[in-house]
This record gives sequence, structure tokens and C-alpha cells, in this order.
Amino acid sequence: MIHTRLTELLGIRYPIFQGGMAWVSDAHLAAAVSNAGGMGIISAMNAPPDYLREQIALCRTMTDKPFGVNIMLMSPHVEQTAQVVAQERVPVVTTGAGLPSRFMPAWLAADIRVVPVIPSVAIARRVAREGACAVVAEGCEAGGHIGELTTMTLVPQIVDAVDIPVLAAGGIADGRGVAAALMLGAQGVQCGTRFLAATECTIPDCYKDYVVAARDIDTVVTGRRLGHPVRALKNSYMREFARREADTAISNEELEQFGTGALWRAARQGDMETGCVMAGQAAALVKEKLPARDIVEGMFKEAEQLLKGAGQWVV
Ligand code: TUI
Repeated sequence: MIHTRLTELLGIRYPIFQGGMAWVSDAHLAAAVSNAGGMGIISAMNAPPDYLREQIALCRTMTDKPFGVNIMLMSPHVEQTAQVVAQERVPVVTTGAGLPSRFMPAWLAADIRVVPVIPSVAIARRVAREGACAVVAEGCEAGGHIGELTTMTLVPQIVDAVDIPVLAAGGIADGRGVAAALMLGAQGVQCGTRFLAATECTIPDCYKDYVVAARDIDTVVTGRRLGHPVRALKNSYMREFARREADTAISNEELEQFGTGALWRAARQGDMETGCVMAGQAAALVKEKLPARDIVEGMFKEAEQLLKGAGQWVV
């Protein structure tokens, strides 16, 4: 068994969070990961508060284990969804795409464990000061909205900068990644891309197959011009986005408009050509579709064996 400060703190068997992915991380996936002994996370994404309330209720019918909600801070409904998690007293809240500062007092008052996903040392220090109980240090290998630094360089710097537990994210999809993250000083990991191919994940099979088929150089980052770079799998939509991004005659508003609905088309409609198929570089490490329990148990069994064998290098 791999026991860390994170398993202690949150009462989970394995120190793994499932990433809160928009249009992907619903109650079904979250409950499956929590039932497997990890921390399942429902994505509040851009949805209105009633959607989130329903998903939390549904998740509670499928698991009696702790689960969390990811609040995407750029959501137009963020003020209301931030209230919903406090009212529902969700055990864990992760945040992404911004600073959660203004919501922290209400969440802490509701006894919520707040775990911001962060891309830099300064932001980690700030959220730790404001009461975060842990942080997810997410490297730019990750899918979706990303920062500048790699997991390999970001994680040890965050570990040195804050006293709270750190989860490593970005590029982790197997036991080797888990073992490496622990060696960097992390107390756990967050995986998104690996769970895209979970049996319980409700995205269309063609999205899962696209992830399984992905090779090393099959992701691309677009959206730097808009100030929020996004990593996704290459397809005709991403090629067209890159073309429009380079075209100075196209305004930022027009570019934003072209981004609207693209992830929904891929994740809910199965449109692999004109949808945005978000995934991280770890897609190349995802070899098969498996139940969440097998993913979690397999990763930690492999990590345990690697860590036990680590002494072989020391003479
Ligand atoms: O949030 C994510 N990944 C996401 S959110 C998302 S929805 C979206 N779609 C298109 C454009 C923008 C968002 C898809 N994937 N990961 C966690 C994460 N947080 N990555 C980077 C950050 C972050 C960035 C800046 C966290 C804090 C931060 O603070 C700086 C500031 O000034 O707000």
C-alpha cells in the first residue's frame, strides 16, 4: 500500500484524484473513481447551478465514498456553483483556470477541503496562505487549459514552496508516472487523460478510441493569443484554430467564438473532426479502455513495485 499525507488527510485508499474535465467528468465517472478508492471529481464546468446540484445528488446515490467538485473559475455561473458546493457540503473542491481567493472563506466555513489546481509557485504560495489544504501542481503536458511549466520542473518547486501536500498532474497515466511524482516529493497525483478511457466515462467510444490511438506528437496547443492556451488532440478543428490564430485579420472575439461549443461537440456528440478533443500528452501512454478500478489498482500496483525495486540503483 502507498500511504501518504494525502490518503490520511482525505480518508482515501489511493492518493489519486480524477481530473475535473468539462463535459467528461460527470457523476458516473466520479462515483466510479471514488468507489475504486481514489477521489472522483465532478466538473461544474460552464453549467448552471441546477446541473451541478443534480450531479452531486446522483453521485451520492452511486457512492458512499468521498468525492469532489471542480469549479472552473472562468464559468459564467461561478458565483452560483461556488454557493452550491458550500450548501451541499461537498467534501473536496478543486479549482481551475483562475484564483479561488474570493470563494475561500465561504468554502472553509462549510468545512470543505479546497485543493486548487495551479501552474506556478507564486499562485501555490498564495492559495496555501488563503487556506488550501493541498494543491495540484499541473504541468503543461496536461490536456485542456495549461500553464507554461513542465510537471518535472513545477512539482519539486511547489513542494519546496509550500507546507501542504502537493499532487502532481500533467503527463501521468501509469505506475511509472506515479512513482516519479512521489520521487519529486508529491504526495499524490491527479490524472485526467487516463480516465477519458475509463469504461464508466460517458463520452462516446470514438473519443476514447482517439485517445487510445494517439501517439507521442499527436497533441497541439492553441489559444495562446487569447491568454488561455489549451492542449488537445490534433484534428481538422485544431488545425483550423491554429490557422485563424495566426491570421491577424481575425479578432480575438471571432477566435473565442470559434472555440465556443467545440469541446461539447467532441465529448457529447462524438465529433472527432470539427470538435475539440481535449487530452494531454499522456494520451500516448493510454493503451486500452478499462474500468476505473482496474486503472487505479493497476497504476498503484506498478508504482509500488517500482518503488520497492528503487534500491537496486544504490551500490
Ligand atoms: O483548468 C484547467 N484545465 C481546464 S479548464 C478548461 S475550460 C476552458 N476552456 C477553454 C479555455 C479556458 C478554459 C479546460 N481545461 N486546469 C487547471 C489550470 N489552472 N491550468 C491553469 C490554471 C490556472 C491558470 C491561472 C490557475 C490559476 C491561474 O491564476 C492566474 C490568474 O491570474 O487567474
